[in-house]
Amino acid sequence: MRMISMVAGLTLVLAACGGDQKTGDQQGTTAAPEQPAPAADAPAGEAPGAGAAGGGGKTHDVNMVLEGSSYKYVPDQLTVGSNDVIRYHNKSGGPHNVAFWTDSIPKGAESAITVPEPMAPLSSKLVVAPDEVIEVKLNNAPKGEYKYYCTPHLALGMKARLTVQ
Ligand SMILES: [Cu+2]
Repeated sequence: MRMISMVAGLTLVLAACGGDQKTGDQQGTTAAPEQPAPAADAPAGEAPGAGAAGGGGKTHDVNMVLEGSSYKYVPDQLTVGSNDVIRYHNKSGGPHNVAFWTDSIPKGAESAITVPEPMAPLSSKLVVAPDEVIEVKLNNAPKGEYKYYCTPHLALGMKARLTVQ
């Protein structure tokens, strides 16, 4: 009688194992479709990291506009980091450019600012086409105030300021 009980018991255990395996497979099959969902979220999470890796700093946008009869940078005061990029967009009233007063910036800052196709030291090219961009790059720029102006519109008061922190 004991032997029969043990055999019966083993059969039950084996049957139980088989059942568990099937359940395990089903769980595996059920879990699989869930995996693509987190994976689909991953690219969105990677985007900020990729941006940071690209420049090492943030990117800021400033518009160059003609509002009524006044030419201006919007915003005309901006706080940025030492390795940030500022993109100046030609929105209206061009041609515009970005020119830093060389005596208005901190000591040693001149070599830390890159302006595209300079016409003079720290004075960028002019942009004429709609939405054309002037990309000013800072590379380990010292903290302080950086005053700049638009060469064609300086007499009309088109000037602004960056604060590097
Ligand atoms: Cu201008």
